[in-house]
This record gives sequence, C-alpha cells and structure tokens, in this order.
Amino acid sequence: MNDKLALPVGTTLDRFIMRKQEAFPYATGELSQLLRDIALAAKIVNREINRAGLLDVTGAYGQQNVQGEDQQKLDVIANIRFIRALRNGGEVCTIISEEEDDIIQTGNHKGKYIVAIDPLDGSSNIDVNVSIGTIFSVYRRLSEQGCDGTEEDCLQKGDRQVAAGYVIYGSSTMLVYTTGHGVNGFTYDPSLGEFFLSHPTITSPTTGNIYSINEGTYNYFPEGVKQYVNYCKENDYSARYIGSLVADFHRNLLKGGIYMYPATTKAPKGKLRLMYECNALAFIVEQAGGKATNGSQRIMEMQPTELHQRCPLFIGSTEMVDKVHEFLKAEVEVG
Ligand code: AHM
Ligand code: MG
Repeated sequence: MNDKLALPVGTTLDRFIMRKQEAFPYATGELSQLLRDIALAAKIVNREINRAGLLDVTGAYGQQNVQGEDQQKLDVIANIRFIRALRNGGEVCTIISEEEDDIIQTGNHKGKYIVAIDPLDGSSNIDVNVSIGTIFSVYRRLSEQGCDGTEEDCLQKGDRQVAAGYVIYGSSTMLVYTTGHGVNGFTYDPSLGEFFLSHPTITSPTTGNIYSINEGTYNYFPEGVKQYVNYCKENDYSARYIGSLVADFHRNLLKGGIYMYPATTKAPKGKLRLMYECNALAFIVEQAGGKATNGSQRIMEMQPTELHQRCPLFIGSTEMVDKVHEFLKAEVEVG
C-alpha cells in the first residue's frame, strides 16, 4: 500500500473536542458546543480578514462605501460575528467584549457560561496586513440559571476560567486553547474549512532569548523594567515586537521568551485589559508551563473590579518572568 495512505487522518478540532468530552462522563457537551461556536466565528472572521483590501473593511468605522452602505471596520465586524455565534449557540448567557461598553445579554437564560472576548486584537495592525488575533475566556456563571447573567458573573478572577484561547490570523490561521488540561493548537486548512490538530500539548520553554516590549516608551518604564531591558541587551537577547499581543505571545510561547507591557508614567495602569487579554493568555501560559504576572501578583489571582480594567503584564517563560521580578523587587526595596 502507498505509505501515504497508511498515515492517520488528521484530527479535526471537532473530533478533538468530542474525544476530550468523552473523557469526562458527566460532561453535558455545552462547553464543547461553545468552543465549536467560537471556532465557527473564527472561520468567518478569517474569511473577512483574508478579503481585507478587496472589500471595504479597513479604515475608519462610520464611513460609507460607494454604494452608500456603512463601512465596518474589521474589529467591529469581528465583534458582531463572535457575538452572533455565541448568541445562536445558546450556551452563553452573557458576553463582555473589549468592543462594547456594557455587558451583552444574549437572552439565553439557561446558558451556563460567560464569555469575555477581545474580538480582534492588534487594531493598529489591521490595516497593514500584519498578524492580528482574537482572545477569549470562558467562565461558569455564579448566578442561578433562568435569568440574565450579572456583573458579578463577569468579574471573576482568572483562576475561575474553565477555558481560554486565542486565534491568530497570521501566515496561517491557528486556534490555540486550554480547558485546564494542557494547551493544544489547531491550524486552519482553508481548502477543507477545518482546523486540524497541529500543535498537541504545547509546552513553553522555561527560558528563552526573546524579549518583546514597546521600547519606544523606554523613558516611561519603571526603573526595574529599564534595568531588565538593559540586562536583555547585555545578554544579546533578540528584541521582537510585532505590536499584536497574540502574535508576540504565540511566538514566545513556542520559542521561549517574555512579553512585557508595564505600567508607565504615561499609562500608570498599563494598556492591556485584564478581562479580555491578560486572563486568557495567563491561563494558557500557565497550562504550558510559563508564568504571567502584573509585576508583583499572579494575573490569575487578581480580583477584577471593572469590566474594562487595565493591568500591567509580564508573561512568558518562567525563568524570564522571575528575572524581571528580581529587578522590580530590587527597585521597590531601594525605594
Ligand atoms: P488593542 O486592543 O487596542 O488592539 O491594543 C492591544 C495591543 C496589543 O495587541 C499590543 O501588544 C499592544 O496593544 C501594542 O501597544 P503599543 O502600540 O502601545 O505598543
Ligand atoms: Mg485588544
């Protein structure tokens, strides 16, 4: 027989999710359905992104195209797509989105889950054909089923996540997720319209030589971060900064490295959002053996107080996060 015919058929995301569900005899399949809904929306958004430049989907929101129709920016389109998929899926009662000021009620009162989502992260890269991503977190609701979810349901600590993941729209499109039992990555085959398991059980190197930070804002960094950046240079580390969190994070997760968005004198709370960006990636990095902190505290233990709360982020290979902590600690001790 032809050797190639003997190769196992690739594992699709659907099949993988089903197998994982079967491993839990009491699983109802609702979380599995939710993950499938996210994958479906990701495929649709992937299609829109790949047509950007051909369709009028880049540029400023609020303009009209030649037919007089409203143009929609890709991040607005992505927001609509994910919300629609989650609403139609029926498993989610409430969504919070980086694109929306307020809580979104899906009307699915029986839905057990809450989703926090950044539908399209890396907005400054959308118009210029650079990798962008979607980031999501899933929580179980705290309130009784049968009514809308509450703000308390949404403001849960990261360590209450039941699943988290991201989609990277890059040289290929990938979906990476965890349900707390390791991290797995799936690559999209556009000709088949399927995600296939390509990166099983992702483990992040404990150290690396890549540092990712917007060094243009060096003058505004805390002293400890300045010193750590100097340490990276003295040790011939490579500076890599795409400016799309998902892309920077994904590279560092696979190759070993650290991504930093510190509090600065200009942005004293940092830039990134705890609920839409930091928590999901913290869950994933920890599941892959890495670390995520705000400089002093584990991200997953931070109690959120507002939906759109910002927080500093130090995330990546364990030894590198520990090292930057040493510098930050020394700064505090010196005063
Ligand atoms: P966004 O949610 O408005 O896209 O902002 C988040 C992005 C991250 O993807 C990226 O790492 C960071 O902002 C870049 O910020 P800066 O341009 O300040 O370096
Ligand atoms: Mg964002």
